[in-house]
Amino acid sequence: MGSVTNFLLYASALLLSLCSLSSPVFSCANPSVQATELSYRIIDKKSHSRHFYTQGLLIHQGILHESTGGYGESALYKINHQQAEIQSTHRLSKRYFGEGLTLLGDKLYQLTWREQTGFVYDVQTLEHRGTFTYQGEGWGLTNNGSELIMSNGSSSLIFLDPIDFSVQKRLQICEGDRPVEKLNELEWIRGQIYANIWFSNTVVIIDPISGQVVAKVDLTQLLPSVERLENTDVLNGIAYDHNTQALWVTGKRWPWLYHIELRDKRGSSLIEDIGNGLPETPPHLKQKKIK
Ligand SMILES: [Ca+2]
Repeated sequence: MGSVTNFLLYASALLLSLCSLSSPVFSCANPSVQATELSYRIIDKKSHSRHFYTQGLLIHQGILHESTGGYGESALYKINHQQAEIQSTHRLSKRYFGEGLTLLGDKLYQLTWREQTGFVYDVQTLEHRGTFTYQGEGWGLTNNGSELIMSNGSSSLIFLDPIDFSVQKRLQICEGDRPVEKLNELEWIRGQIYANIWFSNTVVIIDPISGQVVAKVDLTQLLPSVERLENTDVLNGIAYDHNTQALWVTGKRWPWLYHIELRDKRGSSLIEDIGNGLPETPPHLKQKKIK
């Protein structure tokens, strides 16, 4: 009997250890939430370089900051998009593929795709201020004023401490009861997270507490088919101008940067509607001291 009991205990322990090694099982926090389908209208458009393989996009003090990908062509740009004029450029080494970009405090943070390496820059000068590492791929990046929030192609967003880059939490993103895979470029807008879904022209709006998609918009028609060349790629790039409350989007090797307004079924401007009553956290106002 003793040996049988020992065997059962051993088998139970083995099963438990195997379970703990397997992928974590996620569940959707509030599957009854239905995502609202939004419409949009184009307010304005500005030139965007067809050479830029856009991976990260933000606006700070009226200037577009763009991270581009591709081995040998990755860079970080500051662009006066109103004048279509590049103000400054920081090129990445050929072994890095630039990805998501965000501004927290006076530092820009840039991810790389498969190199598990991130870079920190002075937002004014683009001078390199530091390097950090993370596990897995790097896709999109934004922040909530105190934590970096990154995507990696999965259905989870990872919250990182901006000082030691430790993982603070992983948030499962769901639409109803279905995980939303391939979350890509991100933007924190008035207390919510906007995310591109890779290889689609859809942007979803996520409640950062529950992880539920509360709204989504299909931007397939944004770039006319006659303007799509052989190397024109998918929508990727969301930037919110906190000063003008303008939402700008573009895509990889798109010729235009579009200022769009999202509207609900009643025709009301989404940013005004959803913004009311929610904590607004402009990343440049709430910040930790970073050396
Ligand atoms: Ca962005």
